[in-house]
Amino acid sequence: MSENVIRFNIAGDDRGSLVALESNKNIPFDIKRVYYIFGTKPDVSRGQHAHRNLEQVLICLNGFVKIKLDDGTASQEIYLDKPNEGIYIKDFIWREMSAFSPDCVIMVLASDYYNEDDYIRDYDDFLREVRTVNQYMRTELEDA
Ligand code: T46
Repeated sequence: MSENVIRFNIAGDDRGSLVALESNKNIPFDIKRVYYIFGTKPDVSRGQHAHRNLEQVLICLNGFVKIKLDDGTASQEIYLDKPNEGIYIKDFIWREMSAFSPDCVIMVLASDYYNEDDYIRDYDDFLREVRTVNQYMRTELEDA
C-alpha cells in the first residue's frame, strides 16, 4: 500500500507546542466534519468497515492505537501515538482500530458529513466492490 502517514509541522516555543490543520494545505481535502473517539474500552476493536466516498485523516492526540488498513489486495498496520502525525485514508479502504491505550483520544477530520449509506460494513461486500472499482479504473487507464 502507498505511504499514507502525514507529519504535521509543530509550531513550538518555550511555552509548548501547537499544530495547525488547514483544508487543502496539510489536510488534502475540504474538512466538512470533525469527530473524536475517546474512552474506548480495553480489548475493543472499532471500525471494521470501508467508505465508498469519504476521505479522512486520523490523528491520535493522546495515548496510542493500532490501525489496520486493507485495500483489498494488501494490508498494513500502523501505530499512531503522536499528535503531530496523521494517517490519510481514502475511499475503499477497510479499516480496523484496536489496542487502544486507556488514555487514547483520536481526532478524525472527514471530507463529508455523516452518512450511514456510505459505509460498507461487510468484508465480502467490500472485496466485491473494491474489485469492481479497481477493474473500472484499469479499463479507464487502458482506454485513455
Ligand atoms: C471511521 C472510523 C475511523 C455519528 O452520529 N456521527 C458521526 O460522524 C460518526 C462518525 C458516528 N456517529 C454515530 C454512529 C454510531 O451510532 O456514532 C456511533 C459510533 O459510530 P461507529 O460505530 O461508526 O464508530 P467507529 O469508531 O467504528 O468508526 C468511526 C467512523 O464511523 C468511521 O467513519 O472511519 O471511526
